[in-house]
Amino acid sequence: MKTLKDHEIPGRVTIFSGKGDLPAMRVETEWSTAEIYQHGAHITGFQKKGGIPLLFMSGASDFHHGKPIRGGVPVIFPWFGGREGMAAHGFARLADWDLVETLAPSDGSVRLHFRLPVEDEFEVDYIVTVAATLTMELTVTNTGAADFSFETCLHTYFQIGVIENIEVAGLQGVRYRDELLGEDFTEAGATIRFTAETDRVYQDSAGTVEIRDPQLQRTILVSKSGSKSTVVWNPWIEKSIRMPDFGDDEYHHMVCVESGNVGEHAITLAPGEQSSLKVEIDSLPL
Ligand code: TA6
Repeated sequence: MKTLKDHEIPGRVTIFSGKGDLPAMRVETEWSTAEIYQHGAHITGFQKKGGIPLLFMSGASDFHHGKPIRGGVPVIFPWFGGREGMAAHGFARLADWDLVETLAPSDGSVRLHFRLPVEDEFEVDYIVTVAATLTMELTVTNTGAADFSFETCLHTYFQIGVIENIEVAGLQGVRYRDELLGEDFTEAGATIRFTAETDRVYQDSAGTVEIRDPQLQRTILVSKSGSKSTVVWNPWIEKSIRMPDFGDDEYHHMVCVESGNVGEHAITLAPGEQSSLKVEIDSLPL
């Protein structure tokens, strides 16, 4: 079995001891840099050279086994949300994933292949590709003899100038469950603006979502395949205060646009079947 260090690629992939002395990978390409922790196969950083980070990280995040990292891209599997007596959002983000392979193809990108260590009858592979954009692909395979059902979501935190000034586009006409009201609505507006805690699960949303940020003078593009659910979340002040691993005023500078298959779009795989969720994030000048 290779050690993490064996996966280093000079000038491309460096293994280092990150926060909380957790093992991490620093990735460098001609266009961008990224940072990924083995804990949760958690991407904690992605930015284009000369640009502002695209991902938000909480300054109060934990970096300990048994605790999720707050910010970046939490990998949510095999359930979304709370479960009585179980870890919220599943166990994948709490596991130390195996680093199967690192590659630096001739196109200048860097590709990291992680696998969730499980004894159960499914396999979870996560391929992170760092280039001018960041691509994440989560593939679940049913290796057992019975059907296997699960939810999954790449719960991405985006860095923004200030929440009151951004708008999210691409969800017009899509129905959503307002998790705070427990009611269903249809998105009427061409854009979503934020004036309070927002926690919405949009279903049948397959298109690209844009985060338009006049303060940082950029539009973040979240495009995806194999995903029917999009979650839009900002905790606002009261929930921020209740979260010990999140600064009271950090809600001003982040928004989550999460791509997955949750609730009615949970996936059931027959034996031998496979399902992939792919998300690409990019940014353009606004
Ligand atoms: O994606 C939105 C959400 O389900 C919110 O309800 C909020 O709980 C958020 O996830 C963060 O959950 P976490 O378990 O990471 O604190």
